[in-house]
Amino acid sequence: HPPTTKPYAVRADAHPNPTAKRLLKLMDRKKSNLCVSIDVTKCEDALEIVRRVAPAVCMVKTHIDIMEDFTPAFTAELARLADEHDFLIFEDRKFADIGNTVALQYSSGVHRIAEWSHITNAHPLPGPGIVTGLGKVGKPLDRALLLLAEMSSAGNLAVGDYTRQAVQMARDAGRDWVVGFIAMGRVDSDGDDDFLVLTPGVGLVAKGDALGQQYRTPRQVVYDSGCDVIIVGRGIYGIEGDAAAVLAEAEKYRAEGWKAYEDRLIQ
Ligand code: 5FU
Repeated sequence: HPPTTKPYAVRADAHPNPTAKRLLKLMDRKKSNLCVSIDVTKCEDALEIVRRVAPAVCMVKTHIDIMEDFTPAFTAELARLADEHDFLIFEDRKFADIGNTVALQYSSGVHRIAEWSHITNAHPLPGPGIVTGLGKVGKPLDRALLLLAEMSSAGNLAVGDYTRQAVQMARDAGRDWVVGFIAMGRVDSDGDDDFLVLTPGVGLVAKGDALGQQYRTPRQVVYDSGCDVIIVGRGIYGIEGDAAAVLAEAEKYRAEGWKAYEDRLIQ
């Protein structure tokens, strides 16, 4: 039985990682497989978007290094909102260095990512040391790691053998730490392990941007490709209109993503 045919709540019960378990449970509770990607550079603008979309999301994704006026008060408020509105925080850091360095980048510096981010991600490019290095910091905090097995951008090199070896690296590390992938489809379908697949490059209207981004619809991603979480950025916060329109747009994506999930369960 591939994970795509099982309800999120059932998958939660069997998951060895506390953060993945929490995510799957709250997805079921909020009927949401939507992660909103907040790519704006002012803390107050970011928080305003988060406050708007909070009821509709299972997760909020950050790029903390783009914030121009970062202070620890920003991540503290983000963490407070996550508790209040029942969502997780995913720092899309895409670590890509040797184990010793990524452990420092994850724990230290200005941003102290491990302190507030429930989930982060890494490129498998440097080899398994990156997974072990991040695990030294994240495992004791019950955090979760994703590996980038594929990307959404045109011409990216994460294909074929690279993708297969990313999946193998996750299997070797164990699902108690590496809980899944950034990928465009069910890259784990050659096994019966239940990884989470989180997928960026999702839009209902635009087909792409001027810099190589490629969009598919929530239905293509969740129903056709069997992914678990849709990641949407500009499709939601980039629309014209007032703040209420942002929640309406998020709600549209939530509904589409959830319908696609329910439909695939009864295939
Ligand atoms: F790993 C990836 C990827 O392959 N494609 C992506 O687009 C990550 N992303 C991120 O998802 C990217 O850094 C943005 O933060 C977000 C997509 O934003 P958009 O506005 O929906 O295009």
